[in-house]
Amino acid sequence: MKKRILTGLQPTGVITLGNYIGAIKQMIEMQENYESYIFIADMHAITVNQDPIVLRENIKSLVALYLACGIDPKKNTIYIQSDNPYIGGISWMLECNSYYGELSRMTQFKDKAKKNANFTSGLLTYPVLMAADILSMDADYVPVGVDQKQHVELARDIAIRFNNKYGEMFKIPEPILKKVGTKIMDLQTPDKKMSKSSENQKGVIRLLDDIDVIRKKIMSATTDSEMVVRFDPENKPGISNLINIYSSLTNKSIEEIEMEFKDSNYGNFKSRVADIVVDVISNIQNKYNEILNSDYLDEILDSGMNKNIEISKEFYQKMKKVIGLGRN
Ligand code: ATP
Ligand code: LTN
Repeated sequence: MKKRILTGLQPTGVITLGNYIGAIKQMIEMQENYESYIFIADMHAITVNQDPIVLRENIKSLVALYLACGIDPKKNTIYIQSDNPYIGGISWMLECNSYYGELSRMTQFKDKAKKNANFTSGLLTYPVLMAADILSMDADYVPVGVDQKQHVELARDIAIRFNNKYGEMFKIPEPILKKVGTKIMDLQTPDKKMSKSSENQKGVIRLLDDIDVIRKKIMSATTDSEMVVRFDPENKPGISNLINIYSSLTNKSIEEIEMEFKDSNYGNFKSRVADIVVDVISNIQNKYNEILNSDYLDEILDSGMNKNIEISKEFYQKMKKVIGLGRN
């Protein structure tokens, strides 16, 4: 039987070309080998302030974008966290089995609390909600970036503690650290990674950017004065980044690309990179628009919701029983 993996995505901001190349392509590979659950962690998003209209829009938009990128709803169960009425209760029962001390020591909490002294208590208890997501879906593995590894380890600690106190209940999940794939850099400051939350929009390509804007961003990417298309990330970070993008989207090797453009100037090279990026992204955008405007999306989310509720409801009831809540 296939092992179960669970991935949670926060619906904040439109994903970038960096996320696509670095993360989504890996998820598309994993969907072949695992029983995969992907959910939109909208309840996590409200640990910090969100505009309700923007948040609501981002949720479906993110699902449509993942589907448009090639996440296959036949191979993944996709759902929205807040569609499950049991998750809050499960999280509470786990909160009462976790400690203020361990939560206040989480790196992400300390970083965020330092930035805003007026933080919510949700920011502190966020990792317990994440433990609830993971444990109540009986996940074997949780693929995460290194910043979330500590939270998965806390979920393991909470699961072990709960099992010891109340008897075997939860599987002990393991984090899988996502492979470090090609890191795509900011087009304007190529010593910095391309990031959703970057201030400077000119250096970041978002999958829902206007196609003409994407082309302009690539044509005005920072380069160097050597005028040779050569891969050398240390001395030529801008050109090397464009080579990486081109290579990731065409599957051509770096050597092949250097050969292909050995007689080209930077203008020609950039224009070819722009062609490929525009081709891939316009394809994604066409599918995105089709999906967003169809009933298909709600069908997928309803079916994901039902499966999510079915599995976690059972945990909810078993947990209540062993803790002594409710009636006989
Ligand atoms: P934020 O700006 O909010 O930190 P981000 O765009 O940096 O967001 P994350 O949400 O931290 O992205 O990461 C989501 C996934 O995308 C992770 O698996 C991460 O490794 C991958 N990823 C993010 N940025 C890049 C990039 N520039 N190149 C390759 N992979 C990336
Ligand atoms: N905290 C994660 C999102 C997330 C998650 C999860 C990931 C919430 N619940 C459960 C894996 C499993 C983030 O901010 N990326």
